[in-house]
Amino acid sequence: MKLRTLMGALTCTLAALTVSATAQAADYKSEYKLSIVVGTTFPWGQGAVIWSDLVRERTDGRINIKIYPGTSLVQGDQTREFTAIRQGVIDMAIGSTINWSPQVKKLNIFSLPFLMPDYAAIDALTQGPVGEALFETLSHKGVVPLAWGENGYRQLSNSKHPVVTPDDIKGMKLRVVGSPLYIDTFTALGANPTQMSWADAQPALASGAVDGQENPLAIYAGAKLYDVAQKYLTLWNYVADPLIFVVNKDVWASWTPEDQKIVREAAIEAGKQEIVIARKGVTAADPSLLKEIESHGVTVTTLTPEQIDAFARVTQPVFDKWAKQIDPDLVKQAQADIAKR
Ligand code: X2X
Repeated sequence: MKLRTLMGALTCTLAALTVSATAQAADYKSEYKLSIVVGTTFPWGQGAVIWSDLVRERTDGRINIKIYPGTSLVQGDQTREFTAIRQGVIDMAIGSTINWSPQVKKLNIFSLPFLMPDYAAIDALTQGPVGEALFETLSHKGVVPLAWGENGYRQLSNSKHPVVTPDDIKGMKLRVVGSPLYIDTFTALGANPTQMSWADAQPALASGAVDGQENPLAIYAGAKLYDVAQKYLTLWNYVADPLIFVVNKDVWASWTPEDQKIVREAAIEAGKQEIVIARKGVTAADPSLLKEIESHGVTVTTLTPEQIDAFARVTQPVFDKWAKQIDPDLVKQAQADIAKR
């Protein structure tokens, strides 16, 4: 009799467990949509592949991520990506700070001209108090920020002639991304900047509707911009755009703490690996990507610190204007962290 009662209780407990496990599985979507701007052959896309593979393996397929390149969930309009994540049209993303700057003003900090002279400076920001403050800001905006990655230093290319001094850029029609800070920077330099999505930029370069653009070398080479007349490249490290791994807040809340931990740790691992991939081949120690670019008949001009200063002087008023809008204290913190890097 006692045994039967015990068995009965056990059966009930098991039934309850089964019900709650089913309810939990029912809350999980069959697929989570992960948005990125470029394809999976680019370092940025590789980060997405690494993250989604790690998550699928470690959750035994409970969290199944599908990658949507080309910001296709917002019809290629990358400056609407952040809003779509908040609204739940996109479940998760690895996004450039530039593309999310229209909605999260403080992310413009990485676009302040000539703030970060080298990789150590980028790391001082993303891995220090500035990075923490930005994650805090993001966490109040409907997303859960998990990790940093990197698109890279944005170098200038054009179809006309080498750019060595600010004068060389005057009157050039340049495609820029959709943060108004870029319009200000290139207007100060006397260029003629025009805002365009990445999807529209490539045909505009091919047709000659614009003379030039700025992007990390991995994007320049991966998209074969030397084949669309971009034969002059200036290395000036004027800004770099980090990437941020995020999940929509409601999607995050629908996962068990165990799965949240898996997704977070996988994002951190993927971010670290992605940064290594993004920095490959573009340093003095390993110039392999630069050599490959040169082999396509591209004239690469590496500016000296003095030549860079000439550009920095012209864009200083833009820096000052935007530092005020971003958060003067955060910019001061960034400058202090860079100084002691
Ligand atoms: O559109 C660009 O230039 C790109 C691909 O670098 C970004 O998404 C910021």
